[in-house]
Amino acid sequence: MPEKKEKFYLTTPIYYTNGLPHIGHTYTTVVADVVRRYKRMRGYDVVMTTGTDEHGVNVERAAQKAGVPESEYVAKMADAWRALWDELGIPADEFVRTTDLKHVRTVQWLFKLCKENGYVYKGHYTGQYCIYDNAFVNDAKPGDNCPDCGRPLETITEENYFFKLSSFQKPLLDFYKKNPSFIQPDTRRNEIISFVEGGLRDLSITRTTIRWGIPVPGEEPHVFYVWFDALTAYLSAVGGPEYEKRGYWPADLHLVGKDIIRFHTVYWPAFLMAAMLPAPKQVWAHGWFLMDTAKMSKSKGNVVLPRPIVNMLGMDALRYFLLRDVVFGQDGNFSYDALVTRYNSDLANGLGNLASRTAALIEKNFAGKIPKPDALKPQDEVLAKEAQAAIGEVLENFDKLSFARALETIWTVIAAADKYLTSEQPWALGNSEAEQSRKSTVLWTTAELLRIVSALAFPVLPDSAAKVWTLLGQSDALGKFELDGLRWGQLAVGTSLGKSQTLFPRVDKTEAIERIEAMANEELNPTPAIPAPAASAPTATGTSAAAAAAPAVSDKIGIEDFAKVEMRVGQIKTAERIVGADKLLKLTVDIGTEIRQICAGIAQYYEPESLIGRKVAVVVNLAPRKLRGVESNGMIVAASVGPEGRPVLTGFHEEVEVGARLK
Ligand code: ME8
Repeated sequence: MPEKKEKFYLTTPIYYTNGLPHIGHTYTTVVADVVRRYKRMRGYDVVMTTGTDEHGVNVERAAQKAGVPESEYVAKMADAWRALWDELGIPADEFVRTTDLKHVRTVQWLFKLCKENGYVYKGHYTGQYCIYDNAFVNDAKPGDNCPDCGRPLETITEENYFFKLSSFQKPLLDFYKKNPSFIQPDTRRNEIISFVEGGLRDLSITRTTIRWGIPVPGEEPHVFYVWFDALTAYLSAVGGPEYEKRGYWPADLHLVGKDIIRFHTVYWPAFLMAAMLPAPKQVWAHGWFLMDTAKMSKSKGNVVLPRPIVNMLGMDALRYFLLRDVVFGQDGNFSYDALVTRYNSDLANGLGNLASRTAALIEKNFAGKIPKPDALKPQDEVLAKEAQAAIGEVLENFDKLSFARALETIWTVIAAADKYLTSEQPWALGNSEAEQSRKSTVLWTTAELLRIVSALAFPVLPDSAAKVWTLLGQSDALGKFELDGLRWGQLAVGTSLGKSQTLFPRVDKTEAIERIEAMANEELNPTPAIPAPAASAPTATGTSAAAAAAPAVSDKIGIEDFAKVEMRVGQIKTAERIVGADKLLKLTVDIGTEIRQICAGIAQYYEPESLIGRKVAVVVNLAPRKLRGVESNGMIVAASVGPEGRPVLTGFHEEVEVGARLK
């Protein structure tokens, strides 16, 4: 009988459905996937949960705006989130939606337990309420205006159920003391302890002014409010009331961003204690990815999307960058420049180059079979020792979620192997017996090092590490390889190399960034499908030539869709090149009501001076975005001509007023 595997349960937050995933959400889900793969390689039976948080006023409003029922709106959004995680190769084992029946039942059950144990009571909640938007505005003071519609708020009192959070100050502080690794990293732990020491107020956990929520049984119109509903999803995903049957609760690890640490380390264990259920073992709060030093948000126009990066560089490159560039737990600035630089240096020139060089030399000198090592020289032994030592170090760092350190160790070994090859020069050795034997030793050593490196890197680089593994002729699935058994010296002599594949083709930095940005712009502001002959279709050129391809002219659209695009006559006031972006021009354009800064992908076809004073068509109601770090607030319309999509600016043969609308 095989030994029963120990279970390991980890989660990401349950993401809100009023938007789509950006790089911040992708970060948490990637980390969860890395931990999942790593734990599986350490012999655990792992379940990873992610999902969607689908209730509340924001969803009510978004659905209303879209003109569909809430249930339809959230079903579409949940599908989109799930589909993206699948596409990126980071699907959940359990995808939980807070509208799932199993979740509804779990929330109601948890509430019943808390109530039976005397931790829930009916009271009144007084807050500032917007009667136009039908919503309480948290943190507003009497006399404030609604942050959404700007109209005056009213002080309203409604009946709510309250959770006796105040009873849990001591139990929580005792719990933190007994479980010192419950909150990670330590800085966050200290913050939470001082917060709880400062005293806890009871928490309103139901609402009667919100419609779109889980009903409190027998107490309609009460519905559960935000966190009591959302946090419970972790338990619903693995059995809810029957959690003991599945055996994954308590969770081993909740991965969250620092924005929601308090809910996870104060409210959540308190709810569970009140219901006499086991609390999770650890909550790990990572930092934020910032863009231009601000937290990403769609309204600021500074979100980074995962798909364009993956299309350009591959998912492994994104995973590597997210985990290598920022110390887990700290904030980090996202930059395409740093992403592509790392890709070229660490992946293309580092791992990719070492693997292809080694394979080519074995192919050429040993007919593609792993050669037999002979007498060892000190430098061979030094490298072997370094690789062997890396195994322990990397595992230790993965255990601590110190991903950047783990990767740094792996890449130090790769650099050492590179240096070793360069100084041993196996390609310069001849065919005498002594030289052949030296060649065998050097190439076996390098290949063995690559085998170790690919096993260690697999949790972060699942596609490419598996390719190196196959290249080295290893037939078993790398994801199932047990890291505990990894030792230097296991590479079998005579193994035939697998098919060679390009791992990370080098890219031109400027070109790559422009293409990523163009794809991101297209995803954020899809080119409207304007019916027109394909070859001369007007195309928005606020992007590079890659995005300036003719738009898809598939379905016909109604006039109301066309009317959404606001185009006006603009006059170019200034034009200049952008350093480091050879396709872009930075323009200032008078659109009648204001002067706008707009970037246009026309630098290869128009001299800046030739544009001054020219009147062009401008799409003026696009959300602002950044191109190569420069704000662009609108798009210049141009035809896209020929196979390379040469932009040709629109013009007017009669006098037109600046600001006139194009219809
Ligand atoms: O808070 N950098 O959902 P949410 C790093 N529904 N991580 C980021 C990030 C950034 N810039 N932006 C978002 C909610 N994240 C609730 C959670 S859980 C029971 C309910 C990640 O859609 C990070 O993990 O706002 C953060 O905590 C989470 O997305 C917030 O997702």
